[in-house]
Amino acid sequence: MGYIDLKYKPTENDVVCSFYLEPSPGVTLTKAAEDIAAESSIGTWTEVATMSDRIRKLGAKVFSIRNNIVKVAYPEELFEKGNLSQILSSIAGNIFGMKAIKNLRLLDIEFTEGLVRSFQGPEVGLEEVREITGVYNRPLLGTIFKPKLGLTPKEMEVQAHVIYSNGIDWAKDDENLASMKFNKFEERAQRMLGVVDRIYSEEGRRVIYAPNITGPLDKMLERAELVKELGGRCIMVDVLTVGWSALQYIRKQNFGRIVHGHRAMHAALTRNKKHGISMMVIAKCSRLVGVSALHTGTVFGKMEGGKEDVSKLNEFLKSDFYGMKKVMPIASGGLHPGLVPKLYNALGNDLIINFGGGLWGHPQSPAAGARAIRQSLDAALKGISLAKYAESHEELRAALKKWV
Ligand code: CAP
Ligand code: MG
Repeated sequence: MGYIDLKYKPTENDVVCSFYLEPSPGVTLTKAAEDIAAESSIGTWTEVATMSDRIRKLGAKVFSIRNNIVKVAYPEELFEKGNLSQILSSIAGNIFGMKAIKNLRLLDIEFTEGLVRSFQGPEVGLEEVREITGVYNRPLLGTIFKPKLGLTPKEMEVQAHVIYSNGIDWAKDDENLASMKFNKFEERAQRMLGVVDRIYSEEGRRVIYAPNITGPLDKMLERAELVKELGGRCIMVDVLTVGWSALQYIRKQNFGRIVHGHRAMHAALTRNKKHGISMMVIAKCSRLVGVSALHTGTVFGKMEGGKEDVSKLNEFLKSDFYGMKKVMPIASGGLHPGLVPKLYNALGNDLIINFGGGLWGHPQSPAAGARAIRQSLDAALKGISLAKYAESHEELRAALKKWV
C-alpha cells in the first residue's frame, strides 16, 4: 500500500517530521522512505488481513524527498495527547533499526497546535526566572561545583558563600551528583539553601541553587518536596537519563520550582550527523514536558555544537510555541572568562552562562574565579575589550593569563 504521495500538502492536523535518510545498499531512497512511513505509523513488513480502508487513511504520507531529506506527515489521530513516550515510540522508535536504512536522523518535529496544547509546558518559564532572580538586563552567571564528585555538603556550603558573594547568581550540582555516602542529598540541600538565604539577608540578592534530584521517580519526588519545604527555588534534573514520563509526572505536581534541565547522554543520540535524533527534537520535547532552563551548548567551549545550531535551539526555546512558556537556554562546558564577550555577542542576553573548571580552576582562588567571571561580563556589557578591562582588574588578568 502506498505511503508515498509527493502531491500531498500537510494540513494543520498533521505532525510533520523531517528525516535525513540514507538507504542500505540495494534499497532505493523511495522504498526506504516508504518503509519508514509505514513502520512509524500503521504498517509492518507485509500486508495484513486486518487492514481496512478506515485504517489505511491513518497511514503516514511521505510528501517530500529532496536529496536525502525526507518529510513525512502523520495524522494527529495517531498520537495520544499528552503522551510524549507514545509519540516518540512511533516517530522515533523502531525505524532507526530497520535493515532497509543505513542511516536515519530525525531532524525536526513540527507538532500540531492540539498536541502542543495537550502538554503542560514549563510551570516556571524564562520570564519567571528573571522575576525570581531580579536580574533582567544581563545573562545570569552560574557555576557547577567541581570536582564533580567528592565534595562534602559542608565543603560545598563554605564555597557556596564564597562564590555567591563574589557575584555568582546560580550554582548547580554536577549531573552525576545525586545522594552518595560522601554527600547525601538532604544534608546538601539544607546547607546550600541555608547559604542562599544568608546571601538574601546579607545582600538582598535572590541567588539560585539547583540541586540535582535525578534518581528513581519516588526519590525525585521526595527530593523536590524537600527543596520546596526548604524554600529552594529550583530543582535540577538530567532530562534524558530520567526519561520523559518521569519529567511529566514531576511537572504534574506543580512544585512551583524552576526545573534546570541537564542533557547528559544527549550526544549518544545527537552527535552523529547522519543517524539518531537532533538536539532540536530534544529541546522541543524538554519544553513540552516542562523544563524551565536547558543546556543547549556553548559554541566556544569544550562540547560539540556550532553557532548556527546553538542559536537555532536558543531561538526555539524563546519563540512562541502556541502560548507555552519560554525556556531559558544554558551555555555550559569548558567556559572561562576569556570566552564571555564572544558568547554574549553570539547568544545574547537571555542566557545562563555556566562555569565549572573556568571558576574553580582560577589560579588565585574560587573567590577570584567568581570575580573574574563577573568582570568579563561587565567588560562585555560595557563594550570594552577584555585586554583593556584586565589592565585594571587583576582577577580577570590572571584568568586570561591562564586560559587565553
Ligand atoms: C561543565 C559540565 C557540564 C557540561 C555538559 C561538565 O563543566 O558540568 O556537565 O556543560 O555539557 O561536567 O562538563 P566545565 P552541555 O565548565 O568544567 O566544563 O551543557 O553542553 O550538555
Ligand atoms: Mg557537568
